Amino acid sequence: MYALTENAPYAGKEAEAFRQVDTQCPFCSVQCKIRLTRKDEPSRSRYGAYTVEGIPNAASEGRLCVKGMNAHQHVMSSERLLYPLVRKNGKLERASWEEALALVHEQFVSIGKQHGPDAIGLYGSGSLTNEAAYLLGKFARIGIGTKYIDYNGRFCMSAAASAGNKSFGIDRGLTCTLADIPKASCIILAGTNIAECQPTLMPYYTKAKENGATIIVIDPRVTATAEIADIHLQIRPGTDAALANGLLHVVQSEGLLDQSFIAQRTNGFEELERHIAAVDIEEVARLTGLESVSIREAAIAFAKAETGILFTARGVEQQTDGHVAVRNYINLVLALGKIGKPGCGYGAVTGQSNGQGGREHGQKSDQLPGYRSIEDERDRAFIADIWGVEPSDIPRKGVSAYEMMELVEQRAIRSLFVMCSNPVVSNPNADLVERGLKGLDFLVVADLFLSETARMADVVLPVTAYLENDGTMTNLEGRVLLRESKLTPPGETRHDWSILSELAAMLGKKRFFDYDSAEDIFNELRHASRGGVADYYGITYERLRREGGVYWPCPSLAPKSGTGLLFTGSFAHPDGRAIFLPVESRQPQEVPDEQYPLTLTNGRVLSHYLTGVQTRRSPSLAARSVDNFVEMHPRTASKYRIEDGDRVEVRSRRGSFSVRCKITAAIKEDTLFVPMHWGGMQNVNKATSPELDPNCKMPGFKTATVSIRAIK
Ligand SMILES: Nc1nc2c(c(=O)[nH]1)N[C@H]1C(S)=C(S)[C@@H](COP(=O)(O)OP(=O)(O)OC[C@H]3O[C@@H](n4cnc5c(=O)[nH]c(N)nc54)[C@H](O)[C@@H]3O)O[C@H]1N2
Ligand SMILES: Nc1nc2c(c(=O)[nH]1)N[C@H]1C(S)=C(S)[C@@H](COP(=O)(O)OP(=O)(O)OC[C@H]3O[C@@H](n4cnc5c(=O)[nH]c(N)nc54)[C@H](O)[C@@H]3O)O[C@H]1N2
Ligand code: SF4
Ligand SMILES: [Mo]
Repeated sequence: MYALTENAPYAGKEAEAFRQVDTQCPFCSVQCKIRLTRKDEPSRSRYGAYTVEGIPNAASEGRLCVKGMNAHQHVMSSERLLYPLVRKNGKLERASWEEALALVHEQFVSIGKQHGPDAIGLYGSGSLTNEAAYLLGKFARIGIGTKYIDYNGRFCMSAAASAGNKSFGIDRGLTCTLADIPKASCIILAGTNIAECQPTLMPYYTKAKENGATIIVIDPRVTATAEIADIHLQIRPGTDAALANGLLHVVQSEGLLDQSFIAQRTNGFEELERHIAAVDIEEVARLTGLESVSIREAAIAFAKAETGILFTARGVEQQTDGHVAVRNYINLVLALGKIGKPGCGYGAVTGQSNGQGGREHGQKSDQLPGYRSIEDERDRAFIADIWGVEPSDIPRKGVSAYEMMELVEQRAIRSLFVMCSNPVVSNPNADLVERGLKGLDFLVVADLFLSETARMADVVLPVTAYLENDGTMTNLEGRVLLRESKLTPPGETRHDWSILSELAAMLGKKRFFDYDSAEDIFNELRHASRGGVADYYGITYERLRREGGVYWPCPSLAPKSGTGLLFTGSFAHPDGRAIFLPVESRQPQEVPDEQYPLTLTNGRVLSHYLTGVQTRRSPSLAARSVDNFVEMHPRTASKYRIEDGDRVEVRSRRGSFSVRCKITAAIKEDTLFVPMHWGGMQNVNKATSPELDPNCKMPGFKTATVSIRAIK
């Protein structure tokens, strides 16, 4: 006997028809392949019982983590949005698609007429498929004609992406493949917590260790990842650029630089050489809060290893100097010649399911598909030709995600269309963002659930989830993967791409948005990316089905073509050389003082995902971590007379939030750590800094000074 609720997805006939589906996990950038099978036996669960298995594939090798094991639960939740909602007399009420889209159309037209198309902003996501992300970029420029589009990946990938572009001439998360990891004799993991954030990758690192590799972890906390480290540098938040200078100084003074690689493959070393010679290692130790002997030990271990890979993630990147901090770590990799050969490379560990592809095909404010530039005349002409418009029809560049929120707050942007993001929780300085969104003339949100942002909308559009929606995702290695679905969308949900096509048609642009399937869009994307840096031309759905996945750049349709290990012969700059950049050591963006004596950093826990909208609706995941918390060192806790489990108010110059205290010796004494997965009064972003990195507009999420007090 199935206990079914009629208005829930996967209840009733839909569930009965569901037997088995092969899919990909909707969460992180590994993109583990999953087989979901409905059990025949009776279940007391509303939607039946399922077995979840990993499908062997080149990235996850058949492994799944706890999030993947439970990723079907939120999709089947009775809280899924199954029909459009329109705000009437202040309340969101059920509406037909005709009514909802007619209202969006009418508002976009009238706001456009009154204030110009730039009064309408689009806000996308690295969790959209390549097809939807591509179409959102095209919809902004051609459907609406606005320059204002950006996406949540600004908060995620922008520092590493811009660093890769400047240093190598190309931005692909890993410059090597996952299979290179066990071949490395030394691995540096800087500000990346693989064990909780990409758990199914851990065996690559433990295998490397079994092969004799030295693992160096750079993190202010003793994370589950740091537990496999031979050397753990418990760095003071916001000082990675200084640490990299220290590491460079040691390898230089020990005579461990790879002079022939530097001479043959790079530019700009003379300046860097002078710069690192002048570095004072004791000063680096003071800035970073580390012992100079540990810095020396780590530098020598990495330099002397035959092969080595250095990874960074958001700990290094979500800083106001994230771009240059990454470049300085890349300086180290280049100076040691540890790139372009097996077991070597640099890797920015991408985050969202499509964190890589989402940043390549035109969702960024300054970007056109294939990583083309919206300010480059040849790129504009090329894309105009593909789209069948004049180059002058394509708007110029807009501004970054948080800057869009500032324009929203200043009412320069009057209407926002948010697709696949929860910005009121995930932006820094969340109070400003909430104020801004409240003041909008018209907010549209396309989502699976009534997220904190969707609750504020005038129109909410219900979308299909990963189980129901076809498309490609590009994993952290730059491997394009096809996720297909044979399931009927539940209720009245629609695909993101079909919503955009329909709206474009209503806006009189049907001829530019006439697609029958995600594959149709992908085929246009292939041509639009052809000859660009992120070249997908040679990748077809048919090849993806046959080969399981294809690495970009892939300019050729030949079977098995695609590039796994990059830079074996040359870098992607016109002269084939990589570029060094001398980077100044600096204090963190905010330095503790009497009023705000502690440093707040933040990040993730294993069982929750981003703003928690999905994982909180998965009973098995939600149960593992119910409320938010602040990690605090025992000595700090006793200094402030705070006990484990006490409610604590954490306050910065921007605002405050309150969470329970979790006392742990695994964190530095002067540092606090709070997960980012909760909204409302538990939202860490009420306190984070909106100051942006001038190079890439990444907010300095990871370092803010705060005060704390127990709320008794
Ligand atoms: N479980 C889970 N997995 C996820 C996600 C999730 O929400 N939950 N999100 C996905 C996404 S979108 C992303 S972007 C990735 C993020 O993956 P990560 O970047 O690995 O995750 P974070 O926890 O944000 O930060 C990593 C580490 O940086 C450390 N850190 C903080 N400040 C500094 C610093 O100044 N220097 C250094 N060196 N380290 C510092 C933190 O203590 C933390 O352990 O994870 C992806 N995977
Ligand atoms: N303090 C702090 N803040 C951070 C970070 C941090 O480390 N610290 N990390 C930043 C990073 S790296 C990231 S990536 C951002 C992410 O921040 P957000 O973009 O806010 O991420 P999510 O919580 O995943 O929101 C995605 C929303 O889309 C919905 N959704 C899921 N699938 C689909 C789909 O296919 N289509 C549509 N239309 N909707 C869908 C989900 O239900 C959810 O409401 O947060 C950033 N904010
Ligand atoms: S969350 Fe990441 S590691 Fe876990 S199953 Fe999903 S894709 Fe794999
Ligand atoms: Mo991210």
